[in-house]
Amino acid sequence: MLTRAVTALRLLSLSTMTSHWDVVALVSAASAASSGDGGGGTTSSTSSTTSSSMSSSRILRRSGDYNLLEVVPHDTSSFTQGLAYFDGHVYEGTGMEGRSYVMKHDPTDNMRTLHRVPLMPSHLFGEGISHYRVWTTDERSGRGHWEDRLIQLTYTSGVGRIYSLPDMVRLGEFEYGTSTGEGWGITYVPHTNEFYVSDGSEYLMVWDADTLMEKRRITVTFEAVPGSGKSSRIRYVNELEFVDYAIVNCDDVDDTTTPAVGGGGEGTDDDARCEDEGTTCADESIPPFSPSMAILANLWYQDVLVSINPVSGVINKVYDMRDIYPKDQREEDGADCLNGITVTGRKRKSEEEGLEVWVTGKLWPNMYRIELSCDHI
Ligand SMILES: [Ca+2]
Repeated sequence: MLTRAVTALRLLSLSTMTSHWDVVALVSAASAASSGDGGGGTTSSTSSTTSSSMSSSRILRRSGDYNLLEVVPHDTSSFTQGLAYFDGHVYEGTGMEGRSYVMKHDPTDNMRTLHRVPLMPSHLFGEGISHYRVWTTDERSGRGHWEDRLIQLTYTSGVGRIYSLPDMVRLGEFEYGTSTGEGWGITYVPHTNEFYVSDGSEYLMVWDADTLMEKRRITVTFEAVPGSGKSSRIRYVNELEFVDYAIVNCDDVDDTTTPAVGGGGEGTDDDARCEDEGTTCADESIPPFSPSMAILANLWYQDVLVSINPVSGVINKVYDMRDIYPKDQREEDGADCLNGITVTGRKRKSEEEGLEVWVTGKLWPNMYRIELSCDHI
């Protein structure tokens, strides 16, 4: 049974325009202040245009913020808007009019494309995608089972598409609204059966996965100098990926600044944000999130991944990605910005364990398999 298409016009007023803060600059400053490191903290860079397929246990290069495990080709005509992972395959959603697709790639075969479905009609501009699951009851037998789906947003049209998985047959469409009217990134949070949606603003919209109606929204903020009490709103949050760091079993994962809260918590910064217009606050119906759960995101035109508290919106970790495909090399190649994250749910087992993540960018010649180890988290 297909989730019913829902029309939702939920344009809350945005009375306060906020400034755009460069997280890389802020992190560099904070890092330099605390450790003397200029913020990159990386070892020598590899050639980012050389594709190679390596064994899963080897580290190609160690970085201060991640380990590089594998480099595979990526179609340089793909204007990547989102990555998702399901049942051993990497799914990719691309943008631009007439060039928007959802694709299925095989990461065990140099990311060979197995299937490609155009976004129709062709004037639509594809945006983020996410895998999710719905519980479906067979009307005749009365038995229930899970069905896997892929959801796709569009840039300015306010419509989305739903596909079956793994065969990517289009099942339906839906309409939606956001704070800007645009759709950017989307990720599914099974813990609460919700989608988190970005729209280029500092807000993340939280949708009920069954109705696709907005339930609340959170404001993404960053405190460049921890403990300073000075937070900035962060705009241009783009591709999203729900992650539970608990998979890597880091002993000190609870030592992050992620508050263990559900529905906003008591006496936290969330209370202060409750008074901000456009921000929905304490909702006792939200199941408590584990401190290890987060929304990974990349920021438009910044070479970072950020880890966002799914309740408070606070960025509690920034991964510096400037060396994975350096900007000067990208400009030479005609490639665009970093955009595309998916967590596979697997962890590399070797001398250490790490959370496996695929990342790429718009028109990039490569995709990168990296890991976030306990040292990075
Ligand atoms: Ca993703």
